[in-house]
Amino acid sequence: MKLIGMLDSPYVRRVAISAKRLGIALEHESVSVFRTFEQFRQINPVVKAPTLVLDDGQVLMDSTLIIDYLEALAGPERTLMPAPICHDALTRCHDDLTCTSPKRTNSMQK
Ligand SMILES: N[C@@H](CCC(=O)N[C@@H](CS)C(=O)NCC(=O)O)C(=O)O
Repeated sequence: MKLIGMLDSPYVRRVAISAKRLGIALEHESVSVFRTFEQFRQINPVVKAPTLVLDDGQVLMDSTLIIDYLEALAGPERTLMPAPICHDALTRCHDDLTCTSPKRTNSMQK
């Protein structure tokens, strides 16, 4: 797989760093959406960095989507995402703070 884009872009960097942390080797090609627009357009007609070219020629773009793809390839044991317990705790906290059901409102008024 080949990562296309300049490493001075935070979006390209976050993909490169995530891939490294996930143990996925990516080739990297420094092609600029500004300075080498035509070369970029040949790879991805939408001209968005980062672009990930898969081994079968498919093209992915958007750093979040690319990282999701890399996460799926790496598997749950290598994930960089927070543990589910953290996610659950944050969700419960959020729900508690935003819950406006009458029951909740009454109990809060006591
Ligand atoms: N939401 C996108 C943002 C990517 C982005 O804005 N990339 C810039 C380079 S840093 C780009 O491709 N600019 C050219 C354009 O939008 O036409 C992501 O996370 O990948």
